[in-house]
Amino acid sequence: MITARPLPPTGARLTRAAAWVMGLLLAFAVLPAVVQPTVARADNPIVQHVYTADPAPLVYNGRVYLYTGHDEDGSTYFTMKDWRVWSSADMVNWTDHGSPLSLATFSWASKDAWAGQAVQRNGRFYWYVPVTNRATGRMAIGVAVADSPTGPFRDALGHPLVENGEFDPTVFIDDDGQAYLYWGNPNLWYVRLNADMISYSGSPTRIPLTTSGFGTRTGDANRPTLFEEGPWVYKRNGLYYLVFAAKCCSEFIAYSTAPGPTGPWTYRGTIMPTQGGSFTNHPGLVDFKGNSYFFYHNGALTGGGGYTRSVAVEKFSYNADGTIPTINMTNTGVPAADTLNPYVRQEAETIAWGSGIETEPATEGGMNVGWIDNGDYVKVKGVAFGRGASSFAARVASGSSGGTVELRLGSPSGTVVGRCAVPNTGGWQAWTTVTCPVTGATGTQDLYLRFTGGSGYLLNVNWWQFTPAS
Ligand code: FUB
Repeated sequence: MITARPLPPTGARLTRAAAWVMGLLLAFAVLPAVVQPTVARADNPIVQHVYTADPAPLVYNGRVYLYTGHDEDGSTYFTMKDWRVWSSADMVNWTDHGSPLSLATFSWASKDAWAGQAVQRNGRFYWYVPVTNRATGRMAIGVAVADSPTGPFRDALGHPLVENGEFDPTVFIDDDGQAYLYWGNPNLWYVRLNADMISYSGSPTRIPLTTSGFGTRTGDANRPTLFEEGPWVYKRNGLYYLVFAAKCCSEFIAYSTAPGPTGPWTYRGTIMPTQGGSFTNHPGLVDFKGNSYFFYHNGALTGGGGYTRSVAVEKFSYNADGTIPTINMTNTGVPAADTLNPYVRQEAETIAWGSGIETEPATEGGMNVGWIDNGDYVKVKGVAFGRGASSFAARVASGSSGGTVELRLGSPSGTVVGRCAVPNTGGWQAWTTVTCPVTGATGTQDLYLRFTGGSGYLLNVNWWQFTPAS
């Protein structure tokens, strides 16, 4: 049976070649100093099927959870309606957890799902986000809560946590348990959060924006310091860091340090220079599996720009004195922090690079990969086959005449180690499991699930798993 298929979202679908062409254009038009890598090495930006912005990473239970905004396709302003969650155990393969938080979560919000941050406390997850309060027309900070890092999130209060017309919240919990909420543009504010994380004590306090604390901006009498927006506060080896988007526009990323969570702050300089085809940038820093990572956004995808941004990540090392080196944007991404086990169930939406695909919520739970045309593929990096695999199973559905899942190693045209035929299953969410034999998959490899078939959409994939050779 052939069933109708809804149209996919437009915009962020791209091929690796298209991404490379875009990178080349950016290299000449916007970034003359940045050498764009070859197609085969590109793994930044880390999500290719939707535009993402304002990264906020959180390390929890052996994974990095990445909370982002979502720029709408074809956007000509910060037209943002929901937030997205992604996670990874290796920093290169990212699982799409969909959108567990949107403007609709906050009955009092009208628009502007802008830059937020989620933190964990006592096994609960608190996501602080700026939105416009419908009643006042001003930007306010809301807080959503969930029992899992991937949600579902619900409005913790039913009204703003705090509102003064400014935005971009970041939350830091000090070693003594005191939590602080910082936010602001054009000012910079903090308030002490109570242990419940959804109320505060005292009044919002303005952090003095001095040039010694936040650098000197020239040409704007109203804003004498470099602080623009997007604060990110954390502590390392007893030193407090406040990383922020500096100067406008275009922004760069700078930072200040202090002996305590409320200052006094000392300006320390640039982390990431103005680069990347987006006039905003936004920092998020974490340590994970022994390395330090810097998340940011740029306009590197096809159709990308200041309102159609994408999150990327770079690995870095702190200098011995705790200062942060200059970090440049790359298309190469970071080395894998771990390998991926193909002998346990892997979600199809765990992706290092997707070409032509989209994702959607699956009726069986989680997300599935869909809108697959002939020649589309999903790359999964660092798959540890070890001594070898004997078979492959995939949970699939098709409302058309189906297609084939080719298992290739090293590249989309690399050695084929298996081919699984997918029939029509009676619908795009009518799931069945197909299996096929595998030969020649040994060692640690980049695996490509390449999809082939006729015209139109072929099939959906929910998850896959290999069986080891005995
Ligand atoms: O994404 C909307 C706004 O752009 C954010 O709140 C700012 O930090 C800037 O990235």
